[in-house]
Amino acid sequence: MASTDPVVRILSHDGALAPTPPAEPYVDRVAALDEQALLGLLTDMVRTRAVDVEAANLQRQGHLALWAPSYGQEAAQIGSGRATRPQDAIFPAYREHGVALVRGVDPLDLVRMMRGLTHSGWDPAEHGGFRQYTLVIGSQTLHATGYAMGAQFDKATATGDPERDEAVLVYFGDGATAQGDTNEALVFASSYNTPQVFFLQNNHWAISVPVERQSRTPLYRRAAGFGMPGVQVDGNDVLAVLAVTGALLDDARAGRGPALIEALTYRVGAHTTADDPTRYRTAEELATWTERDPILRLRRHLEGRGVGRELFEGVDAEAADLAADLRRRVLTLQDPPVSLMFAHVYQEAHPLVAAEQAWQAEYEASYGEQA
Ligand SMILES: Cc1ncc(C[n+]2csc(CCOP(=O)(O)OP(=O)(O)O)c2C)c(N)n1
Ligand SMILES: [Mg+2]
Repeated sequence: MASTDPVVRILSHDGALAPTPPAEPYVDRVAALDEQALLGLLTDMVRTRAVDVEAANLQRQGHLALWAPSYGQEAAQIGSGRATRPQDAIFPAYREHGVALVRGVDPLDLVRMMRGLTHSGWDPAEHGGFRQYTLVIGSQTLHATGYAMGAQFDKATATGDPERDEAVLVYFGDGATAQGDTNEALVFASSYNTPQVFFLQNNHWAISVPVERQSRTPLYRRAAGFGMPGVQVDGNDVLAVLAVTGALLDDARAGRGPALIEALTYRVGAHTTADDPTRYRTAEELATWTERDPILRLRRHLEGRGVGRELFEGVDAEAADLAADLRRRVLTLQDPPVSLMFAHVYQEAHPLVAAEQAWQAEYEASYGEQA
């Protein structure tokens, strides 16, 4: 886990403002943030955690099929999500609950999908360009690169107007770097100089496979082989993530091409609620990373700036309300009619789907006749 690589870090583990030398080009981007803005970032992270913990509890109580916890990755997600502009398109994997929340996705929509009630969850056009989750590892990197190429063809980027120019941000994990799709996406992005940032959350595990098995070299260094900048950032430092992602998204918007960010973080929870991480990792490793909790780090920083306890209590109370509201609403969810599964197979009516739907309706009705 120890690394000699030049990580961009602005807040030290104890919350002190202590930029590492590689942070120098980025630190100005966050130097002017006032307490209000920092509390905003803290609020986003605390809300994300509250929703995440509540959703995992709901799964344990049988209210949803599966949940992939984001616990521990809040700084990586909030820092990068808050670095985007409204016109940007965001392609998540399946754990980016923090990014979803900052782009206006209702947590109930995340849960509804994981309960199996919807096929995809939300309309990206109505949720700040935040696209659907994908469980197919790495596939979203290709979708993102294709979309970024489209933005170039549409002349929606690199016009010189940062208020209008689009960039694309795509999330993937350390395990996804071993997937063909991800490598193809990086090749195409580089070849076509797409307006795109590849945001790799290295949470150190791909289910039970450690990152050391995925790569013999630190992952950010792979960017050089594709011909793009690669930056390794402390993914538990929300200020460093915000600054680096903002800078590289600006480069992408201005036509300076794609880049790769490796955010070093840790998946504190299970891979999903179907996984038991005690089978493959040690309590010591977990303890090391819980010490580096991203929320605690920003909170310590704010305490150092004299922010009082009552403000933190307010943040915690608001997040607890959000989680309680989620629980209340989940308990009222109804199953959709079975007929809905035939509704979105094709855009237009299809005779085979119509026949299957008719069969299903007849089958269901046969129960009624017996009763
Ligand atoms: C194409 C494909 N292969 C395998 C899987 C099974 N699978 C689900 S999650 C996962 C590990 C992904 O690890 P990583 O990319 O590090 O993301 P993380 O879950 O740590 O966020 C695998 C192999 C899958 N969903 N899709
Ligand atoms: Mg991983």
